[in-house]
Amino acid sequence: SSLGIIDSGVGGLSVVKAVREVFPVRNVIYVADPANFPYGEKSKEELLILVSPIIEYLTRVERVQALVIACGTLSSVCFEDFCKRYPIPIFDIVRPAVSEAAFVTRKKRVGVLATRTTVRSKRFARLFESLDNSITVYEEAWPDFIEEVERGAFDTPFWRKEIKTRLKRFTSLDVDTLILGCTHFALIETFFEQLLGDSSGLTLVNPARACALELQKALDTESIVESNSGKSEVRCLVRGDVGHFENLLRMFVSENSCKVR
Ligand code: DGN
Repeated sequence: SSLGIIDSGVGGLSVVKAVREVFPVRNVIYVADPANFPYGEKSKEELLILVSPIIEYLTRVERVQALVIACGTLSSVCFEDFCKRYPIPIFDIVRPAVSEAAFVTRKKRVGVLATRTTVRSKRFARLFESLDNSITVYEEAWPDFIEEVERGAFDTPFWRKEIKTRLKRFTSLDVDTLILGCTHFALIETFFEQLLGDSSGLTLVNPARACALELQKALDTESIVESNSGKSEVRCLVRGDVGHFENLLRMFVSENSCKVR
């Protein structure tokens, strides 16, 4: 029994890491699609065409027991379609992040960093409204910075300064809780933490961790994915530049328990 996890590129590795921190999962199959990066600039129709064959492969050939949509964009625009089409448990990263942020915010002002397609979809805003309509949501799309993360080139003096400036926009709006609503940002949570420091007044919500905790609950109640106490294996299937992906794996997931194919 294995768990399928998908994203356009490296971002979804944040979910792989979080899942393995939260519970020992036996087998993970991670599918990245850098050939079609960025998903965040594509329409729902384009994404359904690109991603359906991947999910069909995971469900029919690999027979995964459950699937995690480890991409804010796909979670925002395709999640419901996927749930209708595929008869396995499917998890997204948006709902758990919204629940956590709604619980954490004191000022009832939440920020979301995401892609253009995610922001346009208004899925975050709609979910907040249905949970607690006294919460105000400020969403920003940072496609330029997501691209730098996918290139592995995000930690530069230019970007440190630029991101600090961008984050100040949220604090000046009196936002107290910020969702890293694209998994490429969740993957570099510590970079954001460093830039914010201790006195920023902003609490970060990592959707990868929120999603892993939800999975753990489902695992307890429905035994969706068998866990074991031994070492887990992650198999990465990459559509696109495999060599670059391997470099990124070394950069973001330090241990070498991941095999790329
Ligand atoms: N990592 C994806 C997301 O969370 O939206 C997509 C990033 C992208 O492809 N631009």
